Amino acid sequence: CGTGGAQTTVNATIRVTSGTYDGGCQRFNAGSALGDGSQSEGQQPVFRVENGATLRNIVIGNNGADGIHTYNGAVLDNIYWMNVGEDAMTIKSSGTTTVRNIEGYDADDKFFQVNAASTLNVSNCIIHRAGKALRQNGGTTFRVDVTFDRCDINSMNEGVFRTDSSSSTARLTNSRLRNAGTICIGPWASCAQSG
Ligand code: DGU
Ligand code: CA
Ligand code: CA
Ligand code: CA
Repeated sequence: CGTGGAQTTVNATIRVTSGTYDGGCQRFNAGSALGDGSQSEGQQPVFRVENGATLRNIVIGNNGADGIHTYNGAVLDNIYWMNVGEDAMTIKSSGTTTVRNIEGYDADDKFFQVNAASTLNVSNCIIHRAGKALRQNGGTTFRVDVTFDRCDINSMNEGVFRTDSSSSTARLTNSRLRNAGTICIGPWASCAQSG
């Protein structure tokens, strides 16, 4: 998707509960009802994807609000964040979330936020400018298993993966890092880059 597609303002979170929601590369801008894309917590997501449903071909425009939330697993394919809001994507409940073919810019703090025991598999990702690419919710000790494959991560203020849990794992393969800070922050059970 380029950024030149038709634009639409989202004033209530779009909920994807089954099957596939294909945005056709439209640009979805959060309306002020969802938040302002700042670092204030409590903003609403533009999309909420549940129960293994698929969200694809989406551009999230200049107000990213709280991005995309997933519940009980989801698939996100071909998503472009022009300007990440409070964060880009949050895992809100357990399951496997698969993210592929994504690009995003300007997360002031976190890009991926993980708030439940879960598996996150990311491939073909490009992340430009963030505090960190991924944060397991501060102070939580449940297990999260993360893989990033074929990613290009540049300009992180702090680093790539951060957890407070000694049962979580992260693996980065076949990827390029530039000015990405510390790869593994916190007491990961395992965390490594290879390939
Ligand atoms: O600790 O849970 O930043 O999901 C306070 C909150 C905070 C979350 C998180 C998120 O960590 O709101 O955006
Ligand atoms: Ca937050
Ligand atoms: Ca931003
Ligand atoms: Ca958030």
